[in-house]
Amino acid sequence: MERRTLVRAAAALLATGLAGGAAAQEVTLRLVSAFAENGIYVQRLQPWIQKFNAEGKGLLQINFIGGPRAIPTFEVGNAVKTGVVDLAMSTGAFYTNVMPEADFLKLTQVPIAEQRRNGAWEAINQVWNEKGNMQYLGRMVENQPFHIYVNKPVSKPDLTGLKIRITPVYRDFFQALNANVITTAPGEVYTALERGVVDGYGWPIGGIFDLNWQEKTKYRIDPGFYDAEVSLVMNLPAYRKLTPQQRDFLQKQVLALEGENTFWTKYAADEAARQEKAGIQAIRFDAASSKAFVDKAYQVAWASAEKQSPDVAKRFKPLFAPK
Ligand code: 173
Repeated sequence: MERRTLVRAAAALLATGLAGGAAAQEVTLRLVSAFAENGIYVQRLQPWIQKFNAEGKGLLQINFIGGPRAIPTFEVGNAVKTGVVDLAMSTGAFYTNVMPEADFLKLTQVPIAEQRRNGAWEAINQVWNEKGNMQYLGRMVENQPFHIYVNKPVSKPDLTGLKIRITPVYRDFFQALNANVITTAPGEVYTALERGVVDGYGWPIGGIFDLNWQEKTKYRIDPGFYDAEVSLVMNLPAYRKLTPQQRDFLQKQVLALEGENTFWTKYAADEAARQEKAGIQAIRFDAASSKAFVDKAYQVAWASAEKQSPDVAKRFKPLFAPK
């Protein structure tokens, strides 16, 4: 080839490349939920996806695949890790099979906005990137303490003789309270209650009506403990493939979602009132026992975290501690 032709060909190639970069293809991300499609978390997610897709035309889109019928609850983490899906809404307790640290996020005692300021979010991402092949995008549930719901009366913080449905969130604490524990996905709780396989279950303050558990629930033990964490996570290679513009857009949308988290404070109060109306009685302890109960919840969980992943637990603990 003549030299001049060669230069012209190279220039043409370069121009095509540049044009291709400037007008990046629209990318569609596949998203699954580890929680039921008719539950409050997906209800909160749906309008967000709609807005995302409206504003992301030509740039970035989300295709909501579905809930646990698409991918079973405890498989969602692996699906994100391996890139079977790009995005998931899940809680860490559902993917401790990917990394035990996933469940540590229930121990945050500062809001996600503060976690972004104080370095917690970066520290989380370092672990999620390395161990989970995931980007931790952001948290869409806060201010939802967990409770113990039971069908047999309890007069003190002791679950001796009770069979309680758990996920990793509650395991160490409920065992420390002498419960017999049985792990199930949320989708199996109703049947387990109905058949008497369990006498109770752990769940946040909100959401028990979504799968009709109020029909099989007599008591809620107060106070609540930890903070239910539900977040958006993304397959790391899929995240890295995004253009800067797509990443900025994604970040903007996630921050907007986090900005709506004040919703959960009122929802907690509304749900507690709704439970009372449905005849669910609150079991309360005196002030000293209540404090000891919550202190024990954190102490047991941090001790377990420090045993499972000492370095990460040590890094997270000061960043998660209340100011
Ligand atoms: O299934 C569960 O009880 C659980 O671990 C959880 C975590 C976060 C929100 C709701 C439930």
